[in-house]
Amino acid sequence: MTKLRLIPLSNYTEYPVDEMLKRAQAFYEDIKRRRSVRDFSDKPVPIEIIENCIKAAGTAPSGANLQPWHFVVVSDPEIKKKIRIAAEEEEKEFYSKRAPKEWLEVLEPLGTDESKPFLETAPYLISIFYKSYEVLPDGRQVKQYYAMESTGIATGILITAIHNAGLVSLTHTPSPMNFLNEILNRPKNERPFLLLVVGYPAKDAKVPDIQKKSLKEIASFI
Ligand code: IYR
Repeated sequence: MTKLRLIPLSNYTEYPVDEMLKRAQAFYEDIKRRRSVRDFSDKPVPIEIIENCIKAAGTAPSGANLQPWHFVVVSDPEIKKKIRIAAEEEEKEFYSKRAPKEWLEVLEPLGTDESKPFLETAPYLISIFYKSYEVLPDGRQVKQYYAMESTGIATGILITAIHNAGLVSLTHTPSPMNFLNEILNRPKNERPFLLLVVGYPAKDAKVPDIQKKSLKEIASFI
């Protein structure tokens, strides 16, 4: 076991309250421009941008700091094609058979269907896995805590970092997505969490005319 070692919190910056408010407002103004995009351009994106966004995601808090995530960045056209074929196969089943009527009803405003051309068009697919347990070099298995929650937080930071860099993304969750383990050769302690499609929007990209809930609807202050 590693023992407790404490160091000074040296990187914290305290801003004056008026500046804090300005920063909070400015961040909201910027992040509210983020949209999930389904019309991607094939314009290349330097890999260093993606690397930095993943480094940002890797700073996320996690259960016992175990960092139970793995990100596979796919840019190889052959692998993207395999993923598209497998995802569309699952989606065909979903839209024509598996999805209950109520689910299809709430999806209607998004205009989604089984066709997923963006899985080949976008320059990057980031396949995010969470680890249900870690396997040490000596083969011992270490239980992970709050792996899904932790990976969800890391994914939120990744999405924010991608937006901040000036790119767009789409959280895509073909279900089931076990095919990702096979195609990407990931061990069975890693479970697919979601597929993040990343790139520039197409020139004529359109997004659904949908709204976010107000502060009143999402929060209570007591
Ligand atoms: N996985 C399907 C269906 C779908 C489900 C949810 I929940 C969405 O927010 C969007 C789509 C698809 O990707 O089309």
